[in-house]
Order: sequence, then structure tokens, then C-alpha cells
Amino acid sequence: MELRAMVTNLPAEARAKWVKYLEARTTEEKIRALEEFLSSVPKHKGTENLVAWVRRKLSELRDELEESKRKRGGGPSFFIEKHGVAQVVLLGYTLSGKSSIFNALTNAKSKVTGMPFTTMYPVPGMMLFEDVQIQLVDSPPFVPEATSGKVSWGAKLIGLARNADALVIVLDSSADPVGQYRALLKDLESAGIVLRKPRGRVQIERSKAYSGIRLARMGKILDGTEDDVRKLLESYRVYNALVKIYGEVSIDDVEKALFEAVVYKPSVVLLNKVDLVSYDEVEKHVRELSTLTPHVQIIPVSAITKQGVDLVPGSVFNVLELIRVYTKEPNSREPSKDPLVIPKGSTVEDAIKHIREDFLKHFKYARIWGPSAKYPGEKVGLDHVLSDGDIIEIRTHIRGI
Ligand SMILES: Nc1nc2c(ncn2[C@@H]2O[C@H](COP(=O)(O)OP(=O)(O)O)[C@@H](O)[C@H]2O)c(=O)[nH]1
Ligand SMILES: [Mg+2]
Repeated sequence: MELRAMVTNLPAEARAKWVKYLEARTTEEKIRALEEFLSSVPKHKGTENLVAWVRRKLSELRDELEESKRKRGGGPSFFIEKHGVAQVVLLGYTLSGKSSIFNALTNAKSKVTGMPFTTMYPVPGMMLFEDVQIQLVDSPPFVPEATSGKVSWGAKLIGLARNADALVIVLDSSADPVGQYRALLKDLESAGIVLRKPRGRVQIERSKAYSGIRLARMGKILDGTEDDVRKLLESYRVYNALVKIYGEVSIDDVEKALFEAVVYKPSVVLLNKVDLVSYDEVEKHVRELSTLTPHVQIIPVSAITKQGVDLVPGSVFNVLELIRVYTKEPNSREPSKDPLVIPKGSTVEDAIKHIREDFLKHFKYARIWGPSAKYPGEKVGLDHVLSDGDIIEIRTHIRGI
């Protein structure tokens, strides 16, 4: 059943209520609007998926509300504010070694006791990859779907994972890692999170900070134009958003993305505790694990001996599909120390929008040094696609800049 048909075939009243939900600002407003939407949706076989999605979203929102109240009261919370270039969540069963890995990779500390269920709330820390800070979040143990309703954090953990920019899956190589991974994939999928890369995907970031509908194309739309995307979003009264297109997608996929029904999360798998098993076993596990999610990198590590741990930050940065661009003033020899971190596929124009939007009106040309330049100091226009490690110098008609 296509979500598109699910929503567009609803009675006008329900669609109007859906729009109310999209417009809701606070968590309380969203809950109220979604409850009203749900009561206006006719319940039958054809709306089953939609109803299931609404119910899940409602329970997420209610958790969020409860969390923010708790936080205001000074207690621990499941909601972790994002810092650095991305938020990456560690996910795995109890005792797989998440907290040990977290401690080895960040400047923060999370408790390790050897007792199951030691970590009960997420713990944030910063992980350094070369010159970028990536936020890593240690989390309470993942629990099988069958029992997740019975533990207090099941739904919240899924919410944390859904909200992350990427996941680091931690498996215990001494306790049937392939079985663990298979079960984890299945449970994540039924919660609407997939780790297998789809042929294409759409990510919509709605924010007032974007003026209008902007497209970042790392791929292509098979059956429509940029204008079709704009019209579609506007029909849902979405006027300010960044739409990221990866791979090959259809207009239908764009509409589905609006509902966040299924999200793809880039991930890295850590096969932990390799100090406890033989080399042959590690090799066998890696082989079997890679058949489950062929494109996902599997890194054999040990939080105790630190083997393989230094490979993790680079691998995580890689799956985030970000690039670092260093700006340089026209009269200076040295580029900025702190990179501008933007999505892969970004152009000179995208970079300028992040630096100083008003430069666009006065843009003359840019000079590029680094991987995307044909020769050092190549002169390029706004549509030049940048690469990780590029140095960019922007020339404008403004005197002296
Ligand atoms: N031998 C070995 N033990 C580990 C490794 N990583 C974690 N452990 C141990 O496994 C237990 C659980 O670790 P912890 O990090 O608390 O797991 P969590 O429940 O996933 O956070 C602790 O006794 C750790 O010392 C590893 O790479 N090798
Ligand atoms: Mg732990």
C-alpha cells in the first residue's frame, strides 16, 4: 500500500486535519492535531498502515513531552541536543560493549560494570575525526520488539535512533553476532528504520531557516522536475524546506518522505570483543554479516585491546556523506582552520549560502584548490560541485572582497 494513495485518498476533512498537524509547532500542539487527524481517518484495511504510523508517531510525541517535562525538572532525559557536525547513536544489545566503545572513542565517560542494563539513559560525548567533531551517543540496550512494550525505554530508544544522523551498531562477536544483527535489523525495520540502502532516498528538512523549497541533488528524480517537487510540498503547505535527493527517486518517494514512514539510516557495524574469538571466526562472521547489508562496512574491533577502534571515526564520517570545505580570503595565503561541513554533492552556490548569502548577488567567480580542481586555483562558477578537502576563494563585485 502506497502512502501517497493512503493520504491523498482520505476525505477532505482528514486531509485538512493533516495539514493542521504539519503546521503544529509545539509537541503539545502536534499531539492534539494528530489525535484529531486520527479520529477523522476512516478505519479499514486500506488505512491500516497509516493508522499504525499515526499511533507510533503519537507515542513518540508523548514520550518527547514527558522527557522535556522531566528535563525541565532537572532529571535525566532521552532527548539529546545535537552538537558537532552530526549526531551518531550507538545501538546494540546489553553487554555488547557499547559503553566501552563509547569511552574509547570520546572525551566523555559512560559507566561499564559488566552487569546487564547498566546504561539507562543516553550519554553524549564528542568523537574527533581529523578536524571535525562528531557527537556520539551511548544508549541503553536495544531490546527485542516482543519485549520493547514492556520496558520503559523501548519506544524512546527507537525515537533516539530515528532522530540520529547515523547509527553505529555494536555486536558481541562471542555471542552469535550474526543472530544479533539479524534480530536487530528485523526489529528496526518494523519500527520504520532501515539500514539497507534503498536505490534512492529523499530527506526533507523543514525549517523556517530555509527560504523557500530548496533542492540538494546528490541524485535524480526519475518522473518529475524540481517544480513538481515544489508543487507537491506546497500542496501540503510546506513552504520552507531543504529536500535532499540521493540516488534515483520518484515524486512518490518525495511524498513518502514527508511522512517519515520509513527512514534509512546510514550505519557502521562494529564486531566487538574480537579478542575473545579466533581469527577464523571473525572472518566468518564478517562474511556472513556483510550478506545481510552488503554496503555497510563491518569493522572488527576490541574495546579492550583497542584493535580497530581508530578506524571508526573515519568510517562514521564517510557514511554521513559530508564534505569539508575551507574558505580562503582573496588576499590571504592560508585557508580557514575550521572547515565548513556540508552535504556531499554541494556546489559553490550551496557553500556560499552557508557562508554569506548576500555574496550570491555579487558573485563574480570562485577559485578552487584541492580534489575538485582541475589545476590549483581553477576558476569556477556557482554550479561547480565541491569535494571533501577543497579550498575555496570567493570573488565578488563588492570592492575589497
Ligand atoms: N573481552 C572484551 N570484553 C569487552 C569488550 N568490550 C566490552 N567488554 C566487556 O563487556 C562488558 C559489557 O560492556 P559494556 O561496555 O558495559 O556493554 P554495554 O552494555 O553494551 O554498554 C563489560 O564487562 C566490558 O568490560 C571487548 O572488546 N573485549
Ligand atoms: Mg552500557
